[in-house]
Amino acid sequence: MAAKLYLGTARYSSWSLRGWLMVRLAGLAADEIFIPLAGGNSDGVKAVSPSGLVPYLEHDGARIWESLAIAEYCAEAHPTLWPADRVARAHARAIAAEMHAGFRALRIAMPMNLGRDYTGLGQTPESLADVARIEAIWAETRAAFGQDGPFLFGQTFNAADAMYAPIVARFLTYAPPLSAGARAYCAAVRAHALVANWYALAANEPASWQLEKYESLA
Ligand SMILES: N[C@@H](CCC(=O)N[C@@H](CS)C(=O)NCC(=O)O)C(=O)O
Repeated sequence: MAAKLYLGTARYSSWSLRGWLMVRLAGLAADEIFIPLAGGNSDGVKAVSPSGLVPYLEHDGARIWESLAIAEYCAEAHPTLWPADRVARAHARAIAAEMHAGFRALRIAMPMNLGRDYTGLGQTPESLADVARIEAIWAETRAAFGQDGPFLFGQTFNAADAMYAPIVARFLTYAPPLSAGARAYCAAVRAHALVANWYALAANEPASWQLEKYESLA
C-alpha cells in the first residue's frame, strides 16, 4: 500500500510543517494529502487520523502520529536528522522535546499564518517570555554546536531545525523584537529549499481554505 502523509492547511498548520519536513528530510516516499482545517475538530482529519490530529503518517505498515514520533521514525531511515555526536544529539532531542511540549503562550498569541504581515501583534508578557526562552535556546545551541553553519547544529538543517521552523514562521509574520543572531537564523531557515517549498504550497492553497479567525487579527 502506498505510504500516506496526512497534513492540514499549509498556511496554518505548524505541526504539519514539522512532520512534512521530517518526511522530506528523510527522503521517505509518501503521498501527501492536505486536509483543510476547520480550526479544530476538523471532520476530515478525524476521519483519517487515530488522534484526530495531523500530521499523521502511514508508512510500510507503521502508523505514526505526533510530530516528534514522526521525527524519530524518519531518523531511523535517515540518521542525519539528528547530530552524529552523542552530546549534540542529546541536546537536539532536548530542545526538540521542549518545543513539542511547550511555548503554549506563544502558540496561542501568534498562530501561524504564512500569508499575513502581523508585525507587532501578539506580544503579551507570556508570549514574550517564550520568545526570550527560544532566543536563548537558539543562541546557546548555535554557540555550542552550530558554529560552522547557519542552522542550529551548523551546516545541516536537521530535526531540531524542523521543530523550530514554525516558530521562525511566526517570528517572520509577527516580527517580535529579536537579536541579530535570531534574525539571521530566521533568514537561514526561511531560505532553506524545503521551507520555501512549504511557503509555496501555502500560497497555492484555495482561498476558500482560509479561516476568518486567523485572517482578521490586524
Ligand atoms: N502534538 C501534536 C499536535 C498536532 C496538532 O495539534 N495538529 C493540529 C493542526 S496544527 C490539528 O490536527 N488540529 C485538528 C484540527 O484543526 O482539526 C503533534 O505534535 O503532532
